[in-house]
Amino acid sequence: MITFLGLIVTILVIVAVARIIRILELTNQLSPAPAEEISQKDNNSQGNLSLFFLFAFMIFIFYTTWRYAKFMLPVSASKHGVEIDQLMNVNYVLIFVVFFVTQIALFYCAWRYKHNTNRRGEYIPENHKLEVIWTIIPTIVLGGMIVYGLTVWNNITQSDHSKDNAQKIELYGKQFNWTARYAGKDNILGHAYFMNINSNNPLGVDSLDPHSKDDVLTNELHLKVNQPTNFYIRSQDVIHSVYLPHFRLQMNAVPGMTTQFYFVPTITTAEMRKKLKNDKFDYILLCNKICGAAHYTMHMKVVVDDDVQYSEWMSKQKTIGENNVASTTTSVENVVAVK
Ligand SMILES: [Cu+2]
Repeated sequence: MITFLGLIVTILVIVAVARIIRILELTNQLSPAPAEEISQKDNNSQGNLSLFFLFAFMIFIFYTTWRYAKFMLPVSASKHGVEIDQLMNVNYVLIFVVFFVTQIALFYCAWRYKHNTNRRGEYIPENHKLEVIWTIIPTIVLGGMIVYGLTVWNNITQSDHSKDNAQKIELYGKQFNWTARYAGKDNILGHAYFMNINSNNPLGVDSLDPHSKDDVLTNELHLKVNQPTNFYIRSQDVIHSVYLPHFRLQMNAVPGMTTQFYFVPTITTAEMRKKLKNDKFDYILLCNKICGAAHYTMHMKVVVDDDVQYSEWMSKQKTIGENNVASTTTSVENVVAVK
């Protein structure tokens, strides 16, 4: 009720302010102020303030860039990430060049061409040449950026991954955690069906499917360095998003469908810790789609191992067969048979 009253008061205040502004405008029109000559002194000080603002602004830009550079991501830990970083850097350079040229020109001109009683302004109603230049150049530059961006994205998502026998890992999101499922020795993920979902079987894996016997469920994502990996991404409830910032990787998890992302991790956790001189550094998988009240808690630790570490870790994990999830499983065939 109080919120509702607050809303009404706010709306009334906005309406009142708008009416007052309108009345002031009308009274101004009724009694036009005598054309008052602004003093040269005022013009000078406004012009100088523009120049001062330009310097202060530039110092602020350089300071914040330097001060917060540490929050930038470290080098990409995946093969395709290098391409993404290149794309990003090209964009940064372009944006910075345009930014500096336009901002310096803006405030410099405000200072250089401040009002001067001894100078007449020139009246230029239109200039076709100028308009053509400032339409065509941005069109070419922006068009180039779009083509470059699309090419990079296509390279990343559409190359032929079937040849290199990528390791298959399912990433399953639900409010509010992630589960990883490794395809096991046969590198085939067993079939999963939502009717099978229960507390023992959070992904609804069909344990009657022979391919699911050797699948492994984990709450921590271990990747083998330089091993091509294909994520199969699913969601149980709402749209989530698999986001691995250090690998420059993001793909939505959409209920009712499987999305994919192929990539190759190139830097182990130990190597990255050395690079960053930070013994506590860990890669992380975050949900990057606001998916509910506890969205911010939805993440999973990611570890990139070398071959030995990976085999050691994997040997400690239990397969679905060993965990005996079968007790409550409904296979798709059975469901169809019941009908
Ligand atoms: Cu989420």
